[in-house]
Amino acid sequence: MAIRLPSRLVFHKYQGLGNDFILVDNRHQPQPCLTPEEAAALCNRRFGVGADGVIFLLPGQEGADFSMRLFNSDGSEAEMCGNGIRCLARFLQDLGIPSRDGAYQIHTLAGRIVPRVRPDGLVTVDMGIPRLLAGQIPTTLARPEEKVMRQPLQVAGREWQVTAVSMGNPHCVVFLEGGGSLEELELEKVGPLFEHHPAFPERTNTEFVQVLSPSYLRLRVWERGAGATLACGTGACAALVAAVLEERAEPQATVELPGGHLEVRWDLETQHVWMTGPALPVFSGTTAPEEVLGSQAQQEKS
Ligand code: ZDP
Repeated sequence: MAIRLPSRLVFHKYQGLGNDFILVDNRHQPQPCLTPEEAAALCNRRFGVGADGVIFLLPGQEGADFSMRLFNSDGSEAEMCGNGIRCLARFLQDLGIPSRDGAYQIHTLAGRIVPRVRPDGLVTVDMGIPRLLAGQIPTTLARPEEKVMRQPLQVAGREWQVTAVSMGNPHCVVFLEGGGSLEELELEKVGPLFEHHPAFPERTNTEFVQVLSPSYLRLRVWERGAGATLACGTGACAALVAAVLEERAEPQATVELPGGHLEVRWDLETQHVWMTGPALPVFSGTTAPEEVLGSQAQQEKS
């Protein structure tokens, strides 16, 4: 009798500020070796490996050294990922792949992004130029060629003022003032309502931000496709950009997230946003994606 062995996948778990990812060395082929459903199953923290997303290291494109793709823990695909690309840079270094001064040119669905592993182990990323027009985010909160600043949005029975920024992926930034504190915010309740609000046709990540000083922001994030995470790199960048646009912060600030802090700088001359923070390996292992997916399909039926 022929026995069909479930195929094995080698993976590497990394985290940046507690935003954790399953990294897959997928350099042998241009398409991710997992389906979005398998990736989502592996992200499950009880029936799988556990992660906020799966990141694939793919062959380079358009002159870049490598490409990156990311499936969120719900299986949806994100164009960009700030904490994830720091983890990817550290992974490349761990693989012994030579770099120019620690820097790797990475093709993403949001364009070319360049992370650099510094001698002290922190990773600095040139996150590119934020996109501020409603049509680019995308959101219907303004006309396509207009910026979205301090627009009223009805969510959970009240009006919020929101500023929208794309770091390649969509972000809705909400500054909490006066009445609301970050601790009291019912993130699990309001987060999904922002994520799925019809004003954001591609759904959205949402950052709730407190400006403690012009150079220190605190935030909590509800991520599109991943829910409440301990940190979001693109979200920290989007929050700083929104704070500068609204004249609440200086173009260089510390952004504190539940999992730790990032340094973010918006170079107003080149328009590029720079982000610096940690990225560390956790463990490597092998798994059987088909079986993991099968066990969850079984469980959902019962
Ligand atoms: O845009 C999205 O769907 C995000 N959930 C992608 C992940 C963003 C990330 N947390 C970050 O740090 O930018 C990895």
